[in-house]
Amino acid sequence: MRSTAEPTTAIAKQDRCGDLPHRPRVLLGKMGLDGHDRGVKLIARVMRDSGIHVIYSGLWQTPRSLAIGARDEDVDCVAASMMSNSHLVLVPRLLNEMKAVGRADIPVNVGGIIPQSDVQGLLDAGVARIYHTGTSMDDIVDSVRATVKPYAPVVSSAREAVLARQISMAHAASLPAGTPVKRPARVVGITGSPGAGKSTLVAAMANEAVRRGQRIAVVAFDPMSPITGGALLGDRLRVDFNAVDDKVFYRSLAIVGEDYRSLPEIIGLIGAAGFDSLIIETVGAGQNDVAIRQHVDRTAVVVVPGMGDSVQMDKAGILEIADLFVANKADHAGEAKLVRELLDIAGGRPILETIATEGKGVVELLDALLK
Ligand code: B12
Repeated sequence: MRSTAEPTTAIAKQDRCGDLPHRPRVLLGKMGLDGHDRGVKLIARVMRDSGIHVIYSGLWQTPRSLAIGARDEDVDCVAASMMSNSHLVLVPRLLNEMKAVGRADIPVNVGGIIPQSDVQGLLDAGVARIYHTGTSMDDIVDSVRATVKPYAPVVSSAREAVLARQISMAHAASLPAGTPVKRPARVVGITGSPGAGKSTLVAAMANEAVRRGQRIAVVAFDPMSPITGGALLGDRLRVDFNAVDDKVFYRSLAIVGEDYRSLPEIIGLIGAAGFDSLIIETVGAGQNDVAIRQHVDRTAVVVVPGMGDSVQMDKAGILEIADLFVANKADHAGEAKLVRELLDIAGGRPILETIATEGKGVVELLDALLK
């Protein structure tokens, strides 16, 4: 392999996007059998530290799963990083899928190993910009900044495209007055400390709902930097959109702390778009992550073995708001002790044991939450 002068990772954290009409949202994705994830993770961090909201969809995406992500996340642009020499096949397919999902207007930027002789063909096919090895970090941030336009309602035959933009506008406190809202029949909250497996559980529940022939919506919150305004929204990558396609409407949003100001409107928009069931995943800050309770019908608190001694169980806060407990990672040491301690404080509230990574207990959890 030839070596390259690699860009430095030591770049200062600085909000470079506070002057734009809204926080830029970019979907950063890799299609096909391309395992070069090091560069794309670096790009994700640089964007985040410059004030951009980055939705990272992970490796091995199909053109369709990337297009669904771009539409439902209502991004300002797609940044496709291609290093596996499959750009001439996959990028035109991505552009076609963007049309098929109703958002051909979202610019698609491509970076990576793109031979000069392929550039014009890709531009002619509809790629907005192409970025080569050695692109500076400033140029990468500018590539996203340049795509941000003020929000206006999206006109599209795809109702997810319309809904996704309405959610963006609600989150930016600019939803047009009179936009129809309706609360879905079932709204559940999933909370718990970081690393408890909330996203994996939500993904497993979404899979199970699709297996049952249902359509389901998910709103996943992640932290927004109080310093730069940037965010890395990475929960989406737990869902295999190559399998569930657009039967799951998944939307990632960044907030500081527990600022759920826009949530009531967003819940209403999702219901009005025809979804009966909505799962809301919290940031999961810890014992004080309790505000979600005011917005949902039922709250599941996810706990894992090794949380600390039994005094933790008696503290006020997150454990009090549970309508049911999920003891996840049930295959880990300490599970029996955890369940015993939960029984002491549960006061009749259900305790479900799950192994999210294996889908165990997920059928029962979905039944318990969405019945
Ligand atoms: C590191 C590396 C690896 C590591 C990957 C580690 C990892 N987890 O990522 C390892 C050793 C595992 C590896 C393996 C392979 N590699 Co390799 N690898 C490289 C190498 C040396 C550097 C890639 C890198 O990380 N660069 C640093 C990052 C920051 O840069 P970047 O990703 O290019 O991104 C920059 C720009 O392109 C641009 N950019 C990129 N994407 C985007 C997107 C947008 C929107 C924007 C604005 C900008 C942008 O901005 C970035 C900053 O400047 C390159 C050679 C090279 N000089 O590029 C070969 C290279 C990519 N590898 C290559 C190959 C062939 C392979 C293997 C198939 C080798 C083999 N036979 O096994 C495997 C495949 C692995 C797999 N599963 O896919 C080839 C690809 C050839 C091609 N596409 O035509 C290259 C080009 C080497 C070569 N032959 O010259 N590789």
